[in-house]
Amino acid sequence: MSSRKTFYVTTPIYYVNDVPHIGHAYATLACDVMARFKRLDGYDVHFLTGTDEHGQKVEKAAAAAGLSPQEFTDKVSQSFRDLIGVMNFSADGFIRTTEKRHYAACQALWERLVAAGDIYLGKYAGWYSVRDEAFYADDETEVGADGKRRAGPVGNEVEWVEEPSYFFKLSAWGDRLLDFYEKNPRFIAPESRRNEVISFVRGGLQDLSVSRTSFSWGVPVPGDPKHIMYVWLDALTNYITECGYPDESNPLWRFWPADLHIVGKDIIRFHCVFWPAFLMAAGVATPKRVFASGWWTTEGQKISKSLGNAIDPVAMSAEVGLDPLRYFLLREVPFGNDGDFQRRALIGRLNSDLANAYGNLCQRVLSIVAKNCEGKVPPKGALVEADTALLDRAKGLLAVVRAEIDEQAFHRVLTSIWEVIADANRYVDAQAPWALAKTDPVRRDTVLWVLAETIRRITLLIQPFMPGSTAKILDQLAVAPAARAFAAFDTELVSGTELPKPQGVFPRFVEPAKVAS
Ligand code: ME8
Repeated sequence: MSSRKTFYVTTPIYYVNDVPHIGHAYATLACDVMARFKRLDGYDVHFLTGTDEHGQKVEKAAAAAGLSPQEFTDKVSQSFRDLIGVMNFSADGFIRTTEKRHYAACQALWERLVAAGDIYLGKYAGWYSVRDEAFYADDETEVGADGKRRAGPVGNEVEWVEEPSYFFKLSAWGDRLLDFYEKNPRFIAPESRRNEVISFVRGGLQDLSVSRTSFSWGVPVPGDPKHIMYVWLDALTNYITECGYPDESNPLWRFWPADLHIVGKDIIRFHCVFWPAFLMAAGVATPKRVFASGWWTTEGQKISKSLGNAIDPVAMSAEVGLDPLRYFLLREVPFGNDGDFQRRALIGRLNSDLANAYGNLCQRVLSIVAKNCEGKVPPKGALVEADTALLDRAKGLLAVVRAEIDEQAFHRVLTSIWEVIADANRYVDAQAPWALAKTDPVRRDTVLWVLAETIRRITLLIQPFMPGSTAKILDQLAVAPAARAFAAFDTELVSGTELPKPQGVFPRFVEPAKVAS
């Protein structure tokens, strides 16, 4: 077994009531960048995603599609699995809550909660939102002008439910949760979400209904199979199922507790209140951090099935290129904030940040090297102040980016890197290596070496965001695969190394002309 530091990152597991859209790809993308960064930084990484297949919402969607829940979930789950390939996600595991191993983990956790005295049988009478798969207290609901009662983060409709139910004694966990948040200030991010959770818990917690009897698509409660487990107890357990729970001798158990659960802002209560309470009650270690991402709208509108405005990540990446799409999603909006997906902004960034700034820097430098330096890494002569200033900026980036990654500040990572790209472009203009060709070829070579070396460093750091494009650029600099990890960040390009013929990596995107109809 490895003695390296472990890093376990998870996505929300996606309901299979619908095919994936850009909002789903977003959380997984953020996890992918975390996983790739940590792997390059020498960690032993496990990156988990998957599908949440039980519950009333999925049962209803299956019925509407005229399929059995199992047939339906097999089909839709596959579309989430396919998205991994489309988006170049480096997931290590894919979990489905309909797997046997997951039933075993849920039932083992349930038994631990019963043994701890935290579960009792009663009767639920209250509001339930099928869309949110969540119970709401009376004062959390509101009757709208249309006479419909709604609740929750996005105001989904609720219905009255009365049925026998097992309860988890959540009311007894309030003080211990508040104490836990205080001792673990990094547990919930961003800060605004932390405040939201703390004030919810301070407001007093009610016992939580954790089983349902009015439908059957779920994990049976041990010893009382008329009941199936509440879908959120079942779903949250996925994170430990993957590690082998309850078998702590499973090699993957080394990854628990998770370092990071990335979730949407709508499901923070489940992850930051229910989940640590279940785990503490069962005597299992709690995850280290939950980061809540914001929501995307498209061109100012909520993404909705009825509006038919969901951006399909498959079609979008086929049109503009996968890496530009990955870059845009993490650069455009500070992670944690809501964002609006605008085509104009995407094309703007693609052309300015990628084609003009980064792509052009690589293309200019590599083509001058190919023409003037026999296609080899040029000789490095004596460095002047302008050279060391640029090299030092690039060298300093690793520490900056490491700290920003640990805060999931992806937009800041990219801004920091792109500032150095702008410096490098200014340096090219100021040093004008094409003019030096006639007057001072030795100096020209040094300038080109400094630039190639700067491109190597920034490209190493961009790898987690745009793995395909950066691999091509590193190939063009003849950086060996083993030298692409951050352990090699402080090495240097070796003068005289043969370079392959350069090729542009980020073409400009030109909107297709509209055909008059
Ligand atoms: O909540 N923009 O599943 P889900 C950004 N199964 N993120 C969005 C989004 C948008 N427009 N729409 C949805 C569930 N999401 C549960 C999770 S975890 C143990 C169980 C995000 O398929 C949403 O915020 O409804 C959530 O984090 C994720 O997609 C899955 O949503």
